[in-house]
Amino acid sequence: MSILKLPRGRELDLSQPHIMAVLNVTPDSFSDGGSHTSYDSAVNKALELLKQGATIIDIGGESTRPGAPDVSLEDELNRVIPVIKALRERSDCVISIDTSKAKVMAQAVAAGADLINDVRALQEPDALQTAAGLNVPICLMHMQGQPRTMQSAPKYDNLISEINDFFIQRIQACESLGIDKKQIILDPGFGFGKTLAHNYEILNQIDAFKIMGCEVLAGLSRKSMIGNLLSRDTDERLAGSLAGALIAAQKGAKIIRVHDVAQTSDVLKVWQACEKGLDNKGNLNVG
Ligand code: 7PJ
Repeated sequence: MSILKLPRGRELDLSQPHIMAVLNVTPDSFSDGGSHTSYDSAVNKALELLKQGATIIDIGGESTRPGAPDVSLEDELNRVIPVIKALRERSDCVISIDTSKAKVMAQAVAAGADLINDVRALQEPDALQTAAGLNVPICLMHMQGQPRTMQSAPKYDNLISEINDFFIQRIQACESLGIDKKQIILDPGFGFGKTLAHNYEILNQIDAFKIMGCEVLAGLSRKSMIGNLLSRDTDERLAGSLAGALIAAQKGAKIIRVHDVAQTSDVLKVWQACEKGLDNKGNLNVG
């Protein structure tokens, strides 16, 4: 049984799947179009996503889509810190900070964030040392290359074991600074230096990344692995994203990172009803 320890004595029980809702506060986020860059609307959107069934709000101020420009520290802080503070005042939900910058991690946790989600797996300057001092769960994501160039020619001799070798190396780096591996979540990083075929091989074998006692996060919502397979623009990828979310959850991913929370919640509830059974009042059996 895997339970993440959060600040202020709170916990996140990963024996069942959780929805992590994407809350981009970038002006250039590809599927949100910068529609809630003002703090108020970002917080209202977060509260709505929680009502729809998310347990984690993942707040990001850097766009990591292929080809996206780098964001300055100042811009990233100005985007995310006020939103974290304002959301924390209004909710005790799990707040995740999607960043690779040590200073953003530190200020985000001070402002009320509970979890670090780093697509660069704590490899930026000072990130590992800073994260080790913050005592929050950390999601380590695999990426081949850098966001600007990662999709140019992804190549692996052995996809699954190369990703796991990377995880083992990063977990060891974390442990060497005193981070408990029970606080680490692993994410194979759909679309981050992977071809279409790589992405589907990863999805099919996502349980293979449950190593060293760590649980797995899957983020494939609206990504090109859906769009390119189906020839769908970003606003037409809902059905494909839901199929991917369900497959990932059924194969053992415990955190599903999505944009379409209400629909993903419905899908997971149908699966859980089937899997766990219902009592005679229609409530999910516990355990
Ligand atoms: C991911 C992420 C992902 C984790 C993004 C997008 C691109 N963090 N941040 N995993 N993707 N942990 O949302 O499509 O897959 S940004």
